[in-house]
Order: sequence, then structure tokens, then C-alpha cells
Amino acid sequence: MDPRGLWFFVFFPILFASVQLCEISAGNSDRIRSLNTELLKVAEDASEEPNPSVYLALRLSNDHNLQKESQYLQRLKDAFQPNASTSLAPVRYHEHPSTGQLALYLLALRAACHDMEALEGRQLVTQLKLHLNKEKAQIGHKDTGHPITNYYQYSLGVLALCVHRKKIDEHVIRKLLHAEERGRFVLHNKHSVDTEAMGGLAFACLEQATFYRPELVANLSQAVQRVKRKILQAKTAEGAFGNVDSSPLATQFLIATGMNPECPEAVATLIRSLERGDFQNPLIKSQLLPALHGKSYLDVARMVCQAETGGLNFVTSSPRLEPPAGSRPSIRVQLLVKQPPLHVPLYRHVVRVPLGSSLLDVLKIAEKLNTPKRFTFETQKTLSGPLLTAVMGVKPREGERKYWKVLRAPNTALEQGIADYIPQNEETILFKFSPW
Ligand code: B12
Ligand SMILES: *[C@@H]1O[C@H](CO)[C@@H](O)[C@H](O)[C@H]1NC(C)=O
Ligand SMILES: *[C@@H]1O[C@H](CO)[C@@H](O)[C@H](O)[C@H]1NC(C)=O
Repeated sequence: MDPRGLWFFVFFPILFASVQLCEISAGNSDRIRSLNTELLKVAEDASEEPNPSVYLALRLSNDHNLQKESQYLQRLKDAFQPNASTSLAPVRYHEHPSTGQLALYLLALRAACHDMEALEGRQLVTQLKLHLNKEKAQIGHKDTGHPITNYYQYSLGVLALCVHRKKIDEHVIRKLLHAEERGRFVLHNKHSVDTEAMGGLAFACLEQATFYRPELVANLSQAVQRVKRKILQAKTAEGAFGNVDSSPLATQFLIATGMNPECPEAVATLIRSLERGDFQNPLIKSQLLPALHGKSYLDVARMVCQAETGGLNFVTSSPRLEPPAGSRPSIRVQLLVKQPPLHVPLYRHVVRVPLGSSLLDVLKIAEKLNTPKRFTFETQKTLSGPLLTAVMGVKPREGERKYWKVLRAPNTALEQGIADYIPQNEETILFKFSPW
């Protein structure tokens, strides 16, 4: 076991001023604890690739299972730095891990109180700086281009360096400020609250750093206020910011910027959504847990590490038992695949599947059918689960900003991925190759 994993945090008292407003009533602590247990189970599952976001959530929690946390940290290190101690070669830019993944890993290391002054730590910081410079160059001087990944990951990169108290190139910061101000935080023509929240967290962190010019700091504070306005404007009738899944991050932003009168209601809404079972994806759950503890990713910066002893052990409940597929009634789901401007669908077929199957199950079943045109698809593992990357052999070319949008016909975009979404009987699922 890595002894460096055994630390815990003392938060500066200053923090409590902002936390107080978002305090969770004791009545909800069981629910929050079982969310913690669920994420620990995700961490224990060796068949899943380690997810730095899940580790971050566990570290920002009030409850700990130190042994499992440090085992998980080790798996993260093995995945992200397979030859850490041996590589003395100069740092070069690699496409993988992406800006966002590298950033999440650096945040995780900070949450583990990892010493970043050692060679490998410095190399990681240099690498992330390289990533951000590449992202910036891709946007270009006139801001006509797009980042290599997206502004969400760009923001994550800035946030991670800031949390490690590393000074960031002012041009890199100004590009992000510019993009936010010009309303560039959009995905498939829709304003992205997730991106706004992550950008806002980055701005809020930079604003508190001590080494930037007052003029830049003034612009950063303005940006924080702008983000706050946009997030509050995105509030739905049900109290979500954007949608259910962007609310955890949006609430983290409200927590981070302190003394927000909206905060208690935001947290109460998250708890209600949690009770209703609205959150299914472990990545979103990992963004939720800190918020329910009144914390945000900025708190990773404020941590002081002390040698840690003890920690809570969780009783893990047994997994829910599903009835065997054969005994479940079957439903009919139509799959429709379109590649505009072509009018003729690339595929259309009604598939029979057991009730309760996920959309991914439906696709797997469709693939095995003897239809005139065989259904084919490809997925890619991501921190949010399997992303549908190709359908009927069609996928974006290198650098082409297109994706397979998934809708419930005629035009309701799904708010879940293919592994989480459970189709209903007689539903038509439309896959549409779209720009973003
Ligand atoms: C940018 C983004 C996209 C971009 C990604 C392209 C790119 N190269 O940047 C595009 C436009 C393709 C996209 C598509 C979709 N997205 Co999206 N996306 C995001 C966003 C804002 C950031 C993702 C990111 O960069 N993460 C950081 C890096 C470090 O993590 P990563 O795992 O390496 O990132 C990859 C995955 O996140 C993947 N990805 C993006 N979206 C989704 C959605 C799902 C379900 C999966 C499995 C993977 C995935 O693309 C990233 C880059 O490769 C997140 C917000 C969030 N809170 O996570 C939403 C988010 C993940 N997306 C979401 C959704 C619903 C979708 C779609 C299902 C929408 C639709 N109806 O078609 C599709 C995916 C359909 C499919 N083909 O499988 C939801 C997922 C909710 C949930 N319950 O899990 C989120 C949380 C937004 C929200 N609040 O609703 N998305
Ligand atoms: C790690 O080492 C292996 C073999 O020594 C090499 O192939 C690989 O590229 C190295 N990985 C990194 C990230 O340096
Ligand atoms: C701050 O914002 C103003 C107005 O957008 C801009 O003119 C100025 O250059 C910015 N300053 C810095 C340091 O980014």
C-alpha cells in the first residue's frame, strides 16, 4: 500500500463561512452515505478502468475507506503513469490522455496530497501546460477555431493547474475568458451549463490566486458574475440548472463562489433528484457527492494534508437482483439511422428485446439479427461510459466535429447515454449523424 495515500484534509476555517449556507440537514446523511458506498463499489470494480473523477469524489467526502481509496489511487497511477519513475525523457505532447483526463488526474493527485515538486510531478504539470498551449493554438489568434477537445476540458486543465498553485500563461487564461464572454460554451447549438460551470470554477480559482495582474483579476471576477447569472438563468421549473445531470457541477460552482442565497435550495433539489433515482451515471454521481457535502473542486486547493488514521468502513449491500431475461416480457423498439442530407435511412428495423433492456442491449441484439442490411456499431470507452462512435460504418473523420446524436423520435435528444437509457415499448430511437 502506498503510504502517501493515507492522508486526510483539514480545511481552512475560511471555508466554513461558505459551507454553512449549504449545510445538509442530518436527515439526509444516510442517503449521502449510500451514494458514497456506491462510488466505493465503482472504485472496487476491477473490470472498469479507474476514473479520477470518482477518486476525487471519494477524497472530498466526509466519510472514508482509506484502504480502498489508496488501492484506487494506485490503479490510477498505474493507468496514467505506467513508467513514472523511469522516464527521464523530455516531456512531449501526446494526444492521450486528453487535456481533461490529464487535468482530472492532476486534481486526483492533489486530493491524494501527492508531492508535485518531485520530477514526475513536475513533468505532469509541464505536460498539462503543453496540452493547454495546443488547445489555445487550435482556437487561433482570431478565435475562429475550436479547441482540440472542448471548452469543458480546457477549463478543467486551467482549474487543475490553478488548484496546484501553478502560474498559468495569461494568454491561455484570456482565451478562456474570451470564449465565455462571446458565448462560445455551446454544444450542438445549445448553451452548455456543464461547460459554464467548469469554466466558472476555473475563473473562481484563478481569481483567488495571488499572482495575476489586477486588470486580469478584475476581468476574472466579472466572468464569475457572468457565469453565475447564466447558470441561474438556466434554472428549470423543476429547479435544475440546465438539466438534471448538469446540476451537480452547477451547484459546485455556486458553493465555490460562496455566500450564494440560492445554494440551500440547489442542494435540496439535488437531494430530491437523488431520492427519485434521477442520477444513474457514476461520473455524474462523482460530481454530485462533493456538492452534497457542501464542497467543490476548489476545495481541493484549500486542503492541508495530515497523516491519517482510521476511517470509516462501509457495509456494502448486495447487488440488486434482476429477473432472468427470459422471464421478462418483451417490448418492441424501432431503430432508425439517418445521415443527413440523405433522406433514405441507413437502417430501419423493429427489434424485440426483453423489457428493461438498455439501449446498448438493443443495439447488441440488432447486430445479431439477419436483416437485409446488417446493423453495425462501434463504441469508445469514456469516463461517462460507452460513447457511440460509429453506426453502419459511419464515423467522424479525424478532426471533424460530428457525432452520433441519439434522439427519441421525432426530436427529443436523450439526456442519457446508450448504456443508461432504457427504451419503452413501441419507441423509435433515432440516430442522427450531426455537427456539434
Ligand atoms: C463535450 C460533451 C459532448 C461532446 C463530446 C465531443 C468532444 N470531442 O468533446 C458531444 C457533442 C459529442 C457529446 C455528445 C453527447 N452527450 Co455529452 N457532454 C459533453 C460534456 C459537456 C463534456 C465531456 C468531457 O469532455 N468530459 C471530460 C473528459 C476528461 O472526460 P472523457 O470521458 O474523456 O470525455 C469524453 C466523454 O465525456 C464523451 N462524451 C460526451 N458526452 C457523452 C455522453 C455519454 C452518455 C457518454 C457515454 C460519453 C460522452 O466525450 C468526451 C470526449 O471524448 C459533458 C458534461 C459532463 N458533465 O461530463 C456532456 C455529457 C456527458 N453529455 C451528455 C449527453 C446526454 C450526450 C449525448 C447522449 C446527447 C445525445 N442525445 O446525443 C451525446 C452522446 C451520444 C453518443 N453518441 O453516444 C450528458 C450525459 C448525461 C448522463 N446521464 O450520463 C452530459 C453529462 C451533459 C448533460 N448535463 O446532460 N457530448
Ligand atoms: C513506457 O515504457 C514502454 C516500454 O518501456 C514504452 O513502450 C511506452 O511508450 C512508455 N510509456 C510512456 C507513457 O512513456
Ligand atoms: C479585460 O477586459 C477588457 C474588456 O473586455 C479588455 O479590453 C482587456 O484587455 C482585458 N484585460 C485582460 C488583462 O485580460
